[in-house]
Amino acid sequence: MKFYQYIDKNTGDKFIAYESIDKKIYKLDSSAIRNTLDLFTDNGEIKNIDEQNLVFLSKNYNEFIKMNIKLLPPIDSPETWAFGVTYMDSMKERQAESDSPDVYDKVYNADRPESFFKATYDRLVEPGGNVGIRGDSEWNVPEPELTFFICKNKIIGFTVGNDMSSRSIEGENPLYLPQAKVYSRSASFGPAFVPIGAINEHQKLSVEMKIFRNNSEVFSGKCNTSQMKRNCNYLLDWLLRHNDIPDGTAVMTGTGIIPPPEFTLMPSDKIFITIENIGTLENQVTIV
Ligand code: DO4
Ligand code: MG
Repeated sequence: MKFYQYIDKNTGDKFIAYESIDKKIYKLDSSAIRNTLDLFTDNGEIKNIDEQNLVFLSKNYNEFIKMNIKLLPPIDSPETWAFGVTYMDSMKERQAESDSPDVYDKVYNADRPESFFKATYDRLVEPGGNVGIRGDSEWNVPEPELTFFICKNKIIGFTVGNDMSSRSIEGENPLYLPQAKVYSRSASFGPAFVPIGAINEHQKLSVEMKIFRNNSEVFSGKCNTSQMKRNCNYLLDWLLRHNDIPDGTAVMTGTGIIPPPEFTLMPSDKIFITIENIGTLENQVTIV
C-alpha cells in the first residue's frame, strides 16, 4: 500500500493517488481527504480506505507518471529535519574531508545524535524536479536517506529522501554545516508515502543510488538500513526532546552512500535513489 500526491495538469487540482497491493493506481475521490495527512486519525492511526472513493487511474506506477500529472512531495511536510553520521561510512568520509576530524568520531560514538533542521516546505523539491547545488560550492553530492514522517509524535511511514550537501563548505569548517545543508532546492523526497504498517522491517532495507551524466552512469553505490548505528525510533526519541514537532514533519535518517572524493555533481546530472519496497526518487541537478 502506497500513496502519492499529485497535480492533475488538466485542471490544476491536487489529488491523492492510492497504490493497491496489486500495484494498480487509483485516485482517492473524497471531499474529506484532501491531502495525505487527512488519512490519519487524531491518534496518528491510518484510516481504512473506503473503496467506493477509488477511481481507477492506471495499471501501474510507470503508467501513472506518464499521465498528464505532476508529482508532489507525498506529505505536505511543514518541516524537514535530518540526522547525520548515522553510518560508519558517513563518519569516515567526513573525517577525510575535514580539518576537524574528531568532531565526527565524537558524534558517531556519543549518545546524543547529530540532528539539524533541513528544510521548510517551500525549499522542498518535488519528485522529478531539479535539486540544487550552490553556486559558491565546488564539491557537491546527493545523500540518499531513508526518510520517515511523524504524526502525533509517532512514525507513520516512510519515503525516499535526498539530503543535498556541499562537501567543500562543510569540509572548510563544521560550523558552516547550515550553509552546506540548507539552501534553495536542497531537499527532495518521494514519490511514495508508505505507511509503517505496510513495510516489513524498515531497518533491513537496501538503498541504492545511481547518477547519470549525458546518459552514462558516473556513480553507483549501495548500502542497507541495517548498517545504521542508531535506528529510526532512537532518532525520533531525540528529535522530540524539548522540541514540538508538527504533524507531517519529514526526518532524513543519514546517508550510508558517499561518492568517492573525486566525484562532484554537475548541472543536468540525473540522480536515482531506490529504497527497497518504497520506490525510486529521481531528480535532476541545477545550480542555485
Ligand atoms: O555532519 C554532517 C551531516 C551528515 C549527514 O548529513 C549524513 O551523515 O547524512
Ligand atoms: Mg545527510
